[in-house]
Amino acid sequence: MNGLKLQVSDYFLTDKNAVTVADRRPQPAFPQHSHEFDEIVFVWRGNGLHILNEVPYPITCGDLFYINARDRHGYESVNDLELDNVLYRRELLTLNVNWQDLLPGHASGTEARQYWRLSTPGMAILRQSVDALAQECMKSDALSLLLSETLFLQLALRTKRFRHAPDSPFISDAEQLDLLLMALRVNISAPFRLDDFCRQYGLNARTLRVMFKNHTGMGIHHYLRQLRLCKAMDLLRHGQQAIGDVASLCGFDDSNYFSVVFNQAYGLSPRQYRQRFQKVLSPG
Ligand code: RM4
Ligand code: NI
Repeated sequence: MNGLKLQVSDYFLTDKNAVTVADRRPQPAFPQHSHEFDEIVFVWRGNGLHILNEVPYPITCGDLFYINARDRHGYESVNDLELDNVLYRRELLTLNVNWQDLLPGHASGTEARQYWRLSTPGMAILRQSVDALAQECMKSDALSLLLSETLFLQLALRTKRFRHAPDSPFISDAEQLDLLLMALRVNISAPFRLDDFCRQYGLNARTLRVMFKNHTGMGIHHYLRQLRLCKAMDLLRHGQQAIGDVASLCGFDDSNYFSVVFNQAYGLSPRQYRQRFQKVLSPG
């Protein structure tokens, strides 16, 4: 057995502190070791090879893992790797919650170790949570000890909220919405097919439609039409393209249909709209 074992006294402020944060921004290569404490590792950026109980795994930003005292792990081939270790002593936790459930990997010791993923918005929130905890762990009066544990509980709960197992690709509502809005905006001249989009990202079209409506107050196609019409107005005001070209640049494959829709929306045909606007601009 290779015996590097990290000691409580080297990392925790006092032997009463149940929690502390070891900021590793950057994390250099670090030999394999075990600990007298447990740790949660949040990987913020960069990459490296993580060896956990003899199994190598490439880690990168958004990875999260729970290391138990008896695990052996280390880092190799690091490249811009930045992470935070939240170190804790399970036996000193006093709040009456189900820590077992919040800090997985403790039950039997035989279950397969898991890497979790964090969503990008989740990472931003957790990073703040880790920073707040790091501050509090620098103190050891009774109030700070309790507050540290409370912040640790909050962090563990939020982590549970934002983590997901990589093999069950769960994308939060906010991310689904972002993906969809980007897809709608990015290529407005091409037809948009919600079913294809959903297939590409493994999403459910019906759920997405309802969510879009809840968050934006309008339907997807209504929004898409607004985008197309706004683009058309812009081209009609500032461009010289033929009306048929404006139609197809804005994703209408039929120029007559485009004129009908435009007229319905603004009470003018595209041609009238252009004339009106471009006349105002030209002097005399
Ligand atoms: C090291 C490395 C270890 C961690 C200690 C506290 O740099 O990240 O995994 O246990 O810090
Ligand atoms: Ni470690």
